[in-house]
This record gives sequence, structure tokens and C-alpha cells, in this order.
Amino acid sequence: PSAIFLKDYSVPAFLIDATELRFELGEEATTVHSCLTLRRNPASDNATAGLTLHGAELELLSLAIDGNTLSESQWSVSEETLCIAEVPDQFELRCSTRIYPQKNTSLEGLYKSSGMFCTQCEAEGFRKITYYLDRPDVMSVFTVEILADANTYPVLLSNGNRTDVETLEDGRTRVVWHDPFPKPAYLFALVAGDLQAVEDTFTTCNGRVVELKIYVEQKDLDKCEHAMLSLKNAMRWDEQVYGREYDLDIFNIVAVDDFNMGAMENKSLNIFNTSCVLAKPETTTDAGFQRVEGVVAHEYFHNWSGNRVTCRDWFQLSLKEGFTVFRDAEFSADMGSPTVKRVEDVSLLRSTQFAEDAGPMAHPVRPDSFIEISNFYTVTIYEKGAEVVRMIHTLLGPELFRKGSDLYFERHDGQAVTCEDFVLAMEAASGMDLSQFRRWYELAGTPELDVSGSYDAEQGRYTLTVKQHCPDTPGQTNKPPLHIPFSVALLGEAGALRLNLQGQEADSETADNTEMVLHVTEAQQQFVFSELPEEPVPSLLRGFSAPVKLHFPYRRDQLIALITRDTDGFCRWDACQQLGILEMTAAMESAKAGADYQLSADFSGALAQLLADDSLDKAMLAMMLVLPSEAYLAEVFKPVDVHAIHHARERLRRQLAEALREPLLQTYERCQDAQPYQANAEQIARRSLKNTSLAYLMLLGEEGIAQKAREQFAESQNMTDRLAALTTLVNNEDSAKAEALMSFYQDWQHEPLVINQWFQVQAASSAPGTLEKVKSLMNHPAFDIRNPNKVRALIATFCVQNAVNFHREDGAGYAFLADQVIALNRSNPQIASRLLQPLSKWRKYPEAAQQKMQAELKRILAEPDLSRDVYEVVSKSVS
Ligand code: B3K
Ligand code: ZN
Repeated sequence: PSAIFLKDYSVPAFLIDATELRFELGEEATTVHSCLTLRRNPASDNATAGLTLHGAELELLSLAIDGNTLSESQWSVSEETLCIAEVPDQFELRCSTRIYPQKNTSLEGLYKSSGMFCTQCEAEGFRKITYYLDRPDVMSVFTVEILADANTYPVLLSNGNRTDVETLEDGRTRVVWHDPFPKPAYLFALVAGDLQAVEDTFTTCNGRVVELKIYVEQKDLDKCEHAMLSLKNAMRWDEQVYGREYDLDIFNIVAVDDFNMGAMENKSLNIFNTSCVLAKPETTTDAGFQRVEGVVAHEYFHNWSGNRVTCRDWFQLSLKEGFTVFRDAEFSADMGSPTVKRVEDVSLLRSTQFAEDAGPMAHPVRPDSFIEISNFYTVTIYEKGAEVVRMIHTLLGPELFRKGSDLYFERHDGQAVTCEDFVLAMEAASGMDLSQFRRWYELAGTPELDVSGSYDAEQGRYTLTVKQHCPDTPGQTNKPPLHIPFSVALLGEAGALRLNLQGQEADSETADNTEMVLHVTEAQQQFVFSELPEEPVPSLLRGFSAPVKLHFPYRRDQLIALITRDTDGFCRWDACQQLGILEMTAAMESAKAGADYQLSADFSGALAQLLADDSLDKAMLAMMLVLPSEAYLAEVFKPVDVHAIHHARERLRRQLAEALREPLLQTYERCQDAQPYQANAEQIARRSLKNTSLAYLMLLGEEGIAQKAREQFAESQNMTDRLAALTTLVNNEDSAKAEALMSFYQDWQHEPLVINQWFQVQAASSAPGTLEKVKSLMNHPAFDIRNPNKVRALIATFCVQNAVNFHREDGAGYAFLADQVIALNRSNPQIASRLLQPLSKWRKYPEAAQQKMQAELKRILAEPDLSRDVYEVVSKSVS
């Protein structure tokens, strides 16, 4: 397999004005008849080119141009293309192919899941349905005819409006769907199955009534309310915040069990992984509810950022994904707690995206090349891409950003465009020069900011010195400085101080002038603040204003000042994390020297002060109580000794529980819910703090507390509390563990999504022997390696969230992962390649681990018939 490059982009030689498809869905095979109205692209400089269509795993039945059947000498097929050497300038191409959806385990193209037909075409799945110009800059008006057995498949759906339906004499139904909006093939969708719908309506800002339907299996009808509410909230929010109205009379969502990703934004027919649409209090945790809200909104927002304006080529993927993630994050912030949402997103970015950016698969937000595009649906494209859009929002301010997005949609409606077009619209609307800022799209790697501060008491001046550098990444060295929006405040004893920045204009000042965004643009820069009567504590990178690693030599008392009185929620939380890192560093050094470390009293004291503060948002408090995650710590310490990190962290947790026993107990009791369950911010915060407290208290090994956990497990009526109790029983090897796991299984065996959580709890346990447990669970009747949710719940959880067991010193964890990758390489390459990622990060670990990890990578690389997906990750990882 070889790479393709952005620099090689050229416009398509042909355009497809209309696409008519006819599907005859069968139990053995499906026949697809297509009729494409083609013409030469006037923008192409090749006026005599033959026609080359994409196609994979297709049986070609017939081919005709303008009614004349082509003979075999007139065309040629390869593994991935169909070429017709001689074609007119304008013509109608008819093509019939046979495909086997029932045998399609890759979950790409047309496949069957739990008795229903469904599609997943992004990025390049449409070519597994029929021969086509399967590239996003070819946009066409689709008309889709579906024929299927009326009893087995009473519901037949595609994009747009249903224009015809009839029952045929042979017992089949025939329906026709027409989508008036031209779209690339990746947004095509088809569904056929025995489904029921929950229905509602939404009246747009211009008074149009849109019919909303969520299609699920009968047994899941009681789990659609939250998704429907989220959809309506998202539709309203996009009108209010972005001025975007929905554009068709129908919006459908379909839930399927077997899905590689979370969901897919096909025009007016979103297809969802059941895990991202179904929710009810008895089966779904608070985090699950929030995920449904976020993903429903994300897919809905794509209707404008992705569908009405789409990507010219797949190197521009972040154009739609980064922007849409930014939009859904702002929506979730508005629906719940903005600070909590920000902290969650930053945590993910710092643990996962920073790791990607430092590893062999590091790539820019707009990549220059790829072997398999499916490998580039990454945290860099999505999350770092969203940070890049957020920085533009920070630099422009909300009003100019809105002017910019309006201009972007107005200029490019109906077009397939580039990240550059987005930046140009933002510049044109705001008058701001983003030329240096564009490097964020081009450079991989996480920039590091080394900041120091000095106070001159005589002059009343405080000077911040900021240095930036971006580490080398594969193919990129000696990077020029980036344009970094660096949001700062200076805290005095009585609150944030007025900022007088010398010599430099600063914008985005808050009304009282206590916060400003500094433009860091040079490798080294100084910012001097004057008229400061006291030495301030700097509050830096407020709200995480840029996706960088910040280094500032904070003293402990300064961190505690930030923890207890910063006005920026993110910085308060982050100061807690930084103090936690200092504790971890000291604890690990002690352990190395064979000594005992005792948690510092100032740290537990600060947390005790927070616990006593009733005015603090409970969700914030819960997050501040949690020590830096093992995943984040693996980004901080080099090399990563996962065992030392785990043991030091567990010791500190136990010591924290001892130091805070009384306030934690009080908090646990204070947070008991009297009201019936609701997934609102207030209740979610309460449960989060309650269960964080319980997790700590359980470390004390007190029978009285274990009893509370067992009661919570047995008596709670919602999955959040029940699962939190089960998790802590499992993690602490409680005497009730085995029985709890058994009864949980018995209660929920009919609910696959709940059983996934059951797999997950067991796979994440740090107890020795978990690898053997995971292996035996793979033989459990509820496990199915063909279902991506199950693979994620059991195998990925073990490899990603269970560092001590995955990195077992005998290498058995690595060998296990390699075995699963080899097995999945054939059946589902996308999942295989995703699963493989933990092995690719081998360079971070100590020598002995490195060798074992590399050996497994080499074993995979030696496999015959490696998919492009797996080949790309393995070959870029080994060296
Ligand atoms: N656009 C889809 C991603 C599909 C990826 C398939 N390999 C989901 C989303 O980001 O909304
Ligand atoms: Zn998306």
C-alpha cells in the first residue's frame, strides 16, 4: 500500500449531475442498479480523459453508455477501479453490480446488523456499493429506489423525501426517496428493517414544521426520549447561536447495534450506534446521557458544517470535524456546566491527543498524506481541530466569529471547500490577519510554552517571559513559532488585579480589565504589566486558551492560591492537577529510594477547604478531588513506568481518603438524592461528587463503608449510582464482588449496552489476573468479536484503561492485543487498526517493555494480507 498526498490534488475529470440508484435487497445477495448522468468537468485540464470510477469488492453485472451495452473490451476493472477508456463529453452510464451485505463484517458500505440493512459510507464506503466517483468534491442529486420483502423490512429509508411507495405482487415493497440537495456519496444512506419510530416535530424559526423520527427496535422504544429532546435543543441552539435553520421537512435517526463509530451525519438520515442514542435512567449512566446529547447535537450540526458546506478532499476532514466538535462542545456547555465540559475536553486532549501528537502517527490538523483515510478520524483531527477553531473564536471574539461563520456559510453553501476557505472567511469578516495562525493547520506536535514571571516591587511591575517551541514530529523539524492566544490574569490577595500591559495593544479585554489575551507570536517574548501594588499570582492559559503544554515554576503556595481563589474554573482545576503532579513526583522518588512518602498537608488541607465550601459547583469539586489520571501522568513522566505511577497514585489516594475521611463521609451523605432521577446538571454534579467520595472512602477498607456501597448497589434505581457502586466493589475486591457481578448480569442480560458496562468494569480492574479474566470473558455468550461496542468494552478497555495489566512485565498483555489485532484485521480492519494504537506508543516505555511491544508489532507486520488500515499504523510504528 502506498500513500496519497494533498499536493497531488486535482479536480475530478467528470461530474455527476444526477445519481439514480435501485436496490434489490435479498437474503443471499443484493443487486444495485445505478444510472449516472455524467459530463466532463469544465474545470479539468484533461479534456480527453477516460472515465475512472472507484469500486471495491463488487461483482460487475452489466455496463451501458447511453443505452448501449459495453463489451468487455471497452472497460477494465482492477481491485479498486473501473476504467472506460472512451466516453463522450456527456452521457448516461448504467451499471449493475451484485454485493453481499450479509457477509460484510467490515461495517463499511452496505451491511446487515441485527436483521436490518444499513450503510456506512464515510469516508470511502460507497465504492463498496457501486462504481462511482467516490470523492467528496463530486456532489450529485440522488434518487433512490428500494425493493425489499414487505414483511421482513417494513421500514425502507434513504435520504431526503419519500416520493413514492407501492406494494408489489411478489410480496415486496417498492419505495422511492429523493434528496433535492446535491451531496457527495459519503453522505448517502439506506436503511431497511423491522423498526419502530418515536415521533415528534420541530417548528423552525421561520415556522416550518419538521417531522422528527427516531427509529429503533421495538424493545428500545422506551429509550428515545433523551435523544429526541437533545435533537430539538440542538436545532433551536443552531438557529440562535449560528443562525442555521434546518432545510428539509424530515429528520430521521436510526439506531444500529453494529457500528464502527459513534454515529454518521448522512443527509436527513443520521445513523447512530445504539450507544449514542439510547438512554434511560435505569440502564444509562449520567456520562451516557451526556454522550447522547453531545453526539445527537454533533451529527445534527453537521447538516450545515459538513453537508451544506462539505470538504473538497479528505485532507480537509477537520474542516467539518474540528468545527463541528467546537460547535457541539459549546452546545453542551450551554446545556450543562461550561467549566465541567471544558475540563473534560481538556483532559481528553492532554491525555490522548498529546500522546498521539508525540507518537509515530502524529499528523497536522490538515494532514499532508495518508495511506488509509479511516486511520485519520483521530483526536488530532477532531479535538485539536476543535481547539484550532476555538482559538479563532478567542482571537476574534464572539461577534466577529459569528460574522465569519455567516460569511463562510454564505460563500460556500453547496460547495466542497478547504480549511483555507474557512480561515479566509474568518479573516474577511474580521479584518484580522491569520497568516501566522495558519501554521496550526500545518504543523504537528504539541507546542510547549516555558513561562517565567518576575516582580519588581519598587516599580510595581510584573514581567512575564514566554518562550515557545514545538517538538519535531515525523517529517517535520525546526518548526517556526505559532500564533498562540495566551489568556492571562494576575491574582492579588483580594482578587484579580487590573491589567496595564506596557507598550502592547491587547484585545479581548474583559470589562473590568482583569483578563486579557496575549498574542504570543515569537520564539521568545516579554509582557510587562505595571501599576501592581503587590506581587501577583499569575493565572495562565485561562480556559485552556491554546492546546499547548504550559510550564511555569509555580511555588506550592501559589498553586494553592489558584486552587482556592482563582476566578477561572479551568485554572482552579488545573492548579489542583499540577499540585497532584508535584505530589506524585515526590511519592515516586521516595518509592524509588525505598522510603515511605506521606501526602503533604497543604494539599489535603486545600481539598478539605474545598469540601467545606458549599458554594462550589459539586461537579467541579468532584473533578478537583481526582488526582491526575494515569493516562495524563504518562504524558508527564519520561520514561513511563506504569507500575510505579499506579502504585504511587493508589497510595496517595488512600492517604487522601484517610486525611479527608470525615468531610468525605459528610459529603457522601449530603449528596444523597431525594428527587427522582433527572439527567440535569445539578443532579449529575451531585451524583458525581457522591460517587467520587464513595470511591475514596472505600479505600479505607472499613466494613461500615463497604456496607454502604453494597446497599447503594442493591438499592439504587439509576445506572449511575449502581455502576459506581459495582465499580468500587470490584476495584476493592469486596467480599460481595462476585455476587454483585452475577446479579448485575442476571438483571441486565437482555440489554447489550448494559452488559458492555459489565464487561468494562471487569476489564478495567487493576487486580492481578485481569488478563486471564478478560480472555475468559471473550468466551462468554454475551461477547461477540464482530460487534465493535463489545470489542471496545472488553478489549480496548483492558488495553487503554488498565495500564498495569496491559503492561504486565511478562509481555502477555502485548501478545494478547496483537492476537486480537490479527484476528480483526480480516473481519474489521478499521476496528483492528484502532485497537492497535496502544502498541504504537512503545517508545514511551522502559527498554524492556519497548522490546516486547516492538516484537508484537513485528509479528503483526509479518502477517499475510494485512489491511491498509493495520499496515499503515504498524509500518509507521516500527522502525
Ligand atoms: N463523520 C462521522 C465519521 C465517520 C467515519 C467513518 N470512518 C462521524 C462524525 O464525526 O460525525
Ligand atoms: Zn463529525
